Amino acid sequence: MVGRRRGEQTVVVTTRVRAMAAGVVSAAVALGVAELVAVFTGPRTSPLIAVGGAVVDATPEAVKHVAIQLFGTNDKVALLTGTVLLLAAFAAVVGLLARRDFRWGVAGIGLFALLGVAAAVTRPNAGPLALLPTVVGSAAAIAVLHWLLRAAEVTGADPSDDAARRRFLRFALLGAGGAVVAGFLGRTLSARRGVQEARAQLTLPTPQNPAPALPANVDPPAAGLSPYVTSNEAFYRIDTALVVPQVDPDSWRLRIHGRVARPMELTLQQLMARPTVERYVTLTCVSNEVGGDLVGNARWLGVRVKDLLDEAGPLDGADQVVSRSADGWTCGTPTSALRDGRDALLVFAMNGEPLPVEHGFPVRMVVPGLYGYVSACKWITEMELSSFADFDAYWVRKGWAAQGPIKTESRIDTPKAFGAVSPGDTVIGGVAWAQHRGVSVVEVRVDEGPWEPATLAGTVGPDTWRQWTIPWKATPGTHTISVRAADATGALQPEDRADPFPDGAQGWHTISVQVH
Ligand SMILES: Nc1nc2c(c(=O)[nH]1)N[C@H]1C(S)=C(S)[C@@H](COP(=O)(O)O)O[C@H]1N2
Ligand SMILES: [Mo]
Repeated sequence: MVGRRRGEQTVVVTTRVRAMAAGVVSAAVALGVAELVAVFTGPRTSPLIAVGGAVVDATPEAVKHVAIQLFGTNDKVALLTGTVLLLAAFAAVVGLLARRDFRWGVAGIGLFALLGVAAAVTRPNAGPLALLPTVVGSAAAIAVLHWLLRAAEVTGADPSDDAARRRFLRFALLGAGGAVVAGFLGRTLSARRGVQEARAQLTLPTPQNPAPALPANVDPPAAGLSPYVTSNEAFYRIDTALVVPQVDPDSWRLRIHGRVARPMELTLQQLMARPTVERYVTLTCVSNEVGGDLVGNARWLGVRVKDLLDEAGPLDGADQVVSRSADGWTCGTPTSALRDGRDALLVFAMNGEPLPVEHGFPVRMVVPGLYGYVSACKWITEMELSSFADFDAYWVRKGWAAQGPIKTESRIDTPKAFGAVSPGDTVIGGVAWAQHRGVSVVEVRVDEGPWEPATLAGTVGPDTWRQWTIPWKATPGTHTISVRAADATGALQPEDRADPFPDGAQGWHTISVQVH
C-alpha cells in the first residue's frame, strides 16, 4: 500500500515536471517562431525586443542607475536575460495549469500574447503588422503545448517508465531544438536584411570646407595615452536601442517642421548635395563618471544645422529643437546653440567612412559643447521646432537636466589606476576636455606635492579634447596622482565630486599606483 502510494506520488511529480518543461519549451517556440516572422515585420516587432524596449523606457531612473552599476554596458544583455528567465518561470506555471485543463494553457499563452502585442504595437513607428510575430508565435506555442502534454500523459503505460520518459524527452528536445533554430535563423536573416550593404555602397561627397590639418604635436609619445582621434571601432556607444535601427538610406527623409515658417523635407542625396563641412568634435556622455571612458573624438562630415534652420525659419518662441530618431528616441537642443555659429552639424560620415550603423547611420547630429543626450541624435529623422516649456525629451522626462553643457573634465590614462609602475623616469598622461570653451591649463599633483603644469599637446580648436603629459621620476611605494584642468575662460575644474545625475559628473580624477 505504502509502495503504491509512493508510486503514484512519483507519477504525479514526473508529469508535473513534464508539464512545466512542456510550458517552457512552448514559450521558447513562441519566441523562436516570432523571431522568424520578425524577419519580415522588422526586428523591433519581435515580442522579446518590444517588451524589453517598453521596459527600458518605463524603468525609473533609480532602478536604471542600479542596473548600470551592476551590469555596466552589459545592461541590455542583463535585461534580455532577466526577461527570458521571468518568461520561463511564467511558462512553467502555464504548463502546470494546462495539464489540469488545457483552457488554462490557452489563457496563459493568450496573456503572454496580449503583453507582446501591446508592447509591439505601441513602440514608436510601429506599423499594423507589428502584432504578427507575437500572434503567430503564440499560436505555435499553443499547438506545441498541446502536443507535448499529450506526449507526457498519453503513453498507455506507466508514465514513469523508461520508454515514456525517453519519448517525452525526445519530443521536448525536438521542440526546444526547433525553437533555437527558428530564433537563430530569424536573427541571422534579420541581420542580413540590415543596411550594411547600402552603407558600403554610399558615396560620400568630398568636404568643401575640410577639417583643419592635425598639428604635428598631437599624439605625444606616451604608452597608454588615448589617441587624439578615436577610431570608429574604439568609439564608445550609448543609446537606448535594444536592436540597432536599420535605416534604409534610400527611403530616409529628414523632416524639419513644427514652429517654422517653411517646413522642409530632405532626402539623403539632397542633404549630401548641400555645402559640406568637416570638423573634429569630441562627444561626451552625461553619464560619464569622473575618469570614465564615455568620451571620444572623431572627424565628422556633414552640413550645418544653422543653414537648414535659417531656411526653415524658426518662429518666435521656438527655443528648443526636438530631434527624433527612427526608433522614437528624442533629444532637445537649444535653438540658440544650433544657430550661434558653432559647428553644429548633421553628419553622414565619421573618420572618413559613412556613419557606422551603431553610431547613427545614415545621419546623426553633432553639436560641440553639449552632452550627447541633448544633442547627438543618431538615426535622426525629424527636427521639430518646439519650446522647452512645451516638450520634455526622453531623458528630461526621467529627471535629467533639460540643458546639458559639457563640464570641464580631465582624465589620467597612464599609468593605469591601481597599476604597477617601474621606478625611475616615466610619463603621466591623459586627456582633458571643455568642449567649445577649450582647455587652457592642465595641472598634476603627486601625493601631497605641489600642482605642476602638464604639457598640453596640440589641438585643432576648442571643440575637441587635448592630450597632456608630464614627466615623473617614480620612487618605490604607493603614490596618489591627481589631475585638474581649467577651461579657456580660466575657470578651474571644481574639486568636489558630483554624480553624473542630473547634469554631468564633476571632480578631480585621482588614481593610486604601486611603484616597485
Ligand atoms: N537615437 C538615439 N540617439 C542617441 C542616443 C539614443 O539613445 N538614441 N543616445 C545619446 C547619448 S546619451 C549619447 S552620449 C550619444 C552617444 O553617441 P555614440 O553612441 O555614437 O557614442 O548618442 C546620443 N544619441
Ligand atoms: Mo549620453
